[in-house]
Amino acid sequence: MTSTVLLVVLAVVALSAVIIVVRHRRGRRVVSVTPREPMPEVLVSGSEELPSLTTETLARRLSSSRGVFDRIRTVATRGSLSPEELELVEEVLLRSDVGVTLTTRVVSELREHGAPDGVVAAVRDRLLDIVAAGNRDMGRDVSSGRVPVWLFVGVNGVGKTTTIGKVAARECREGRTVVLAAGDTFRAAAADQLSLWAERSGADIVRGAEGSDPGAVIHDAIGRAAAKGCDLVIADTAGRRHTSSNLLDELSKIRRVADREPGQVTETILVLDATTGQNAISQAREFLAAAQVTGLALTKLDGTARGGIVAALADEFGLPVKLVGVGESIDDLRPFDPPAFVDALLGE
Ligand SMILES: Nc1nc2c(ncn2[C@@H]2O[C@H](COP(=O)(O)OP(=O)(O)OP(=O)(O)O)[C@@H](O)[C@H]2O)c(=O)[nH]1
Ligand SMILES: [Mg+2]
Repeated sequence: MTSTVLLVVLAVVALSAVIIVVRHRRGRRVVSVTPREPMPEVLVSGSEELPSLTTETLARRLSSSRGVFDRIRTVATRGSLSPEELELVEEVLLRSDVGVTLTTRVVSELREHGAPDGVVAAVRDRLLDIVAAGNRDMGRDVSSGRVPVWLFVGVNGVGKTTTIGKVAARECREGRTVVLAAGDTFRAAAADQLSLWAERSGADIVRGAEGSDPGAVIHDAIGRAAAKGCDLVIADTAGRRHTSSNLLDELSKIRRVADREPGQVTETILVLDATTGQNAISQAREFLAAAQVTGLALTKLDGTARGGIVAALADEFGLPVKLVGVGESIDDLRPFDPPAFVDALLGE
């Protein structure tokens, strides 16, 4: 009896030992493999030409908006809509983040003109008109002898530094010489992070000490670019200060400094996290006033984004989306494709 128990105990111990060894080996194997980059499952391209987001991939990204829009597909009416149908469209638009102003306008147009081709087509046309407006090219034109400066602004954590890294890589790949300005002097790690992106992208970088004047760092970067005949300065800025009014005052000052000869600010890109929702509107309003924003970078469209906010921003401020971020890696930058975006949003 005792020997049977002993045998069972020994068997259990032996089995546990085998499991531990196997797990350990597996663990070692995993460690020895280079960790996979957190790339989105699609959009990985080996070609030089960056593909724009396809409708299919975007549709997956904008899944939460699609769920909302699915409800207007139940309105089969062609022609004039009943008050209940108009109410449904209103509710759907509001919930999809396109904002009150745009919703009110679309609904009153539907009330007045009806939807001869169906409600989805009417909403699609309206949204497309709005998000396709404006120039989506990054500005490069400067007076003679000046260096174009692209400023990236936005609240902390939205993806400014990452987007700068991706843009720098794209510019360098296209044969331009780029100087990065580490204008986020709020914490030393910010300049370290940008230095890493400079290394990855092949851009030059100018950085200052933690707590130093960001305007001075950007001014130095412009000086270096002018002296070396570089094509472009891309400036990072802090997403936080001790109070937000400090941050916005500082941005106004940075913009003035960057726009002084030999620099010329040709783009001020407001970076927005696409998952933010309506809060992006108030962020945009504040930054627009402080830094004369010229366009938007929409990041984290690889997450569960509610894309209706793009239409709200385009409608309210006339701001074109110039850059789209779909992941954390260097190649995860896409041009904004309005028809694909609206189709994805509506789940078409
Ligand atoms: N999934 C995903 N993550 C992103 C994207 N862009 C940035 N991130 C991640 O978002 C986090 C914040 O990005 P940063 O570039 O440091 O943001 P920031 O605006 O510079 O932040 P502060 O410097 O703190 O103001 C990082 O973990 C990035 O890897 C994107 O398009 N998709
Ligand atoms: Mg940053």
